[in-house]
Amino acid sequence: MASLILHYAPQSRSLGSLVLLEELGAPYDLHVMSLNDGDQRQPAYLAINPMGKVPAIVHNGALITEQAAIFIYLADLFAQAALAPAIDDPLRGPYLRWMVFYGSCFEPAVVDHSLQREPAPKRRSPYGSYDEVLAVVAAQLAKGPYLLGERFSAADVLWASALNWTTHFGVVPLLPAFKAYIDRVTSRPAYKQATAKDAELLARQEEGS
Ligand SMILES: N[C@@H](CCC(=O)N[C@@H](CS)C(=O)NCC(=O)O)C(=O)O
Repeated sequence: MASLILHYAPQSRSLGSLVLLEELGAPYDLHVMSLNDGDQRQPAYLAINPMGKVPAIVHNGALITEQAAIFIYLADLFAQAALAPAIDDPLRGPYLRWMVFYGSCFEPAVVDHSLQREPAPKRRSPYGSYDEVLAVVAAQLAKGPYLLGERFSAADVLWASALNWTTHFGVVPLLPAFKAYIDRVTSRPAYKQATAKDAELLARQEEGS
């Protein structure tokens, strides 16, 4: 058994972490759950991740949750894949910026918007406004081809996965800059392998239910 376990559920945010592990060529074990069956709320999983959420990884006994943390951690751990700018690389700061922007601005903005919550005044909102968040991301991607310009990084795996599902569900508009970016990243072999594995795991769960 590998010392790295990805706690996973098909058709969830955990797909991005699976894509990243494939991109990194990392050895891992999958613990597969069904969100529909509520596996994530069972005591056995809550003992691992008390939030009952996926993705989560356990590496050498340490729990890491939150996609941005998982991505930063894994890309540094498997540094030979060169998906994380090193600490002394001028792109390290922008790389961390986009990783953390995802969790602290994009996710809450999209969730608030999709639930039609009354927007907070800009000055009191941690992300300003939904429109501003999308505009900032679209402007960065329009420069392309990746978030860090010519350099493909783990941040692109996170963002392309997120833009893929959020545009698919219509909670984010499929702007031309988003579409070109999603196509670019999802056409990579790792993305295809991970989505094929996700579909296979889902089919297995559906057969068994
Ligand atoms: N803040 C978390 C969000 C993870 C999340 O919301 N995961 C969803 C799957 S898409 C989940 O586990 N939902 C199951 C539940 O809450 O019961 C992250 O960035 O990793």
